[in-house]
Amino acid sequence: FSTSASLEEPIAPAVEVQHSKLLINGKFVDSASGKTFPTLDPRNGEVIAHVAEGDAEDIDRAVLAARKAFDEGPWPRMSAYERSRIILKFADLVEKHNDELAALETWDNGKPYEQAAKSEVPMFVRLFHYYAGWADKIHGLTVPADGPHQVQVLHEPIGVAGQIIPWNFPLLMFAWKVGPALACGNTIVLKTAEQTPLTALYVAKLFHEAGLPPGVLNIVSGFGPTAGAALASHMDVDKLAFTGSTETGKVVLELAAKSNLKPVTLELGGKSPFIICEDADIDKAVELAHFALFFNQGQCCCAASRTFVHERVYDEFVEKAKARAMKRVVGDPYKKGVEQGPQIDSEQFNKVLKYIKSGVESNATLECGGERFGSKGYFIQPTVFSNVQDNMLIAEDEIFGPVQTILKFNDINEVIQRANKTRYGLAAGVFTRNIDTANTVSRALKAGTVWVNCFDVFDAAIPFGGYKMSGIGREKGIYSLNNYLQVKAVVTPLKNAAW
Ligand code: TXE
Repeated sequence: FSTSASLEEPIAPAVEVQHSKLLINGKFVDSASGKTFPTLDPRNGEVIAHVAEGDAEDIDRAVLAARKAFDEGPWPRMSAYERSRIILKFADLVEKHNDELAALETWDNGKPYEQAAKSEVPMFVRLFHYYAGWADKIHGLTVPADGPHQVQVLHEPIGVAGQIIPWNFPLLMFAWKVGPALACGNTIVLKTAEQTPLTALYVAKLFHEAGLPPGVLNIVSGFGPTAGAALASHMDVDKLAFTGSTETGKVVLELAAKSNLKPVTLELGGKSPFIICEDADIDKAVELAHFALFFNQGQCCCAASRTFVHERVYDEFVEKAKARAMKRVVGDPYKKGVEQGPQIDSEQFNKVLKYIKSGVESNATLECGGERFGSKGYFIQPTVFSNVQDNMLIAEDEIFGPVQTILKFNDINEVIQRANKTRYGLAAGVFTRNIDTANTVSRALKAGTVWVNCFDVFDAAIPFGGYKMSGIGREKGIYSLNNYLQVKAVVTPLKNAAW
């Protein structure tokens, strides 16, 4: 594997942690218990900062602030255009802080700075521009009901939204959740992942500078079973949005049901198939399949973690996929040219190594990698397995790390069935020159997104979400707005029906 040793010096600006308290009602405050927890640098496990640790009492305070801001504050009442202007102003402020914000994201998460600076922060800005555009275009309908009635269908904000996000894309998950909720006029209590609390606090400060009224966006850092569970089961939260593991998704759905039956959207795990047909340009397919799996250290819910390759091109593909993985540049994510940083924490690091061991034990062929990279932090060598069978654990479970598993197929109908034989259904890909194959496969796959001759194409307007145990509902695009709106029918008799 390549190391970053010979690469240039760090390219990111120096950055400091400015905000580490909870943000409630527009103010940074300590947690009620006074407790803090450390957030760690995944490059070396060192403490970056001690962050206020919110729990049930802080969630109560934050929900109270959000409730008041919703019931009495200006946000749901101001003109939609004014709301749109504040969101736009915020996005422009973030754009000005692009590099500093990217540097902070890299520090807390370990992802390559170049990726954060050139892709994620710009995508964050784009998402808020998109949702600012929606704010003044959300409206209801009139419907032609039978009888002499006038029927108006109003689209109202749903109220206080509880949002729980993961650590793999802290900024983008913030944008996917906060963007539509605010565009629709709601107020929010957002719980960040305990591994990555920093960038949400940074951008939330900028939102207030842009004119967001206090109480509209409250951020509580803290752990899942305490702060997260308190939010999911809160009686005064009107809607819950969650991204994370399928296991925890089930927990929060149950908490929501057992409390006030708040509606829940879930974006959960995946085991996405990527089907490489025999007519594919192999070099391009290798590069795309590599990106589709290894991007973000393999920590993507939609990672192409089952690469199905046609038997006629299988050997060539495996050889080239291995060569590509061995060239992958792993190292300090702040350095130029680095493609892969560390995994997020020791728990994920150990989980990935455990799956690699299971792959070896089940007799898949370890083509390269398989070990930790270096001796510090949570780096893992880019790993490729060939001769993977459908029933191996590495082909069934979400590994969430830099481990490519390559399976062989010989018939398109067979591979469709195998690709669908999973509890997940988040995303899928197909690589072919044949339009009929592309159409057949994309219609047959049970997945919320099918990428044809591309992968990981994200856009603010494209809906994203899962079939089966990959989730409930869709985020981004027009579909995301429905998650944050109530529908009210207003029925009025018409006096002069003859007219
Ligand atoms: O997830 P959790 P973890 C998958 C991936 C990964 C695995 C475990 O396979 O290896 O999940 O990761 C909060 N009530 N994904 O443990 O627990 C938690 O604090 C309420 C896929 O990090 O689901 C965090 O904010 N909330 C994924 C969020 O849930 C609770 C992204 C996610 O954590 C809670 C991340 C509880 N009882 C992991 N317990 C994706 N879909 O992109 C935890 N949380």
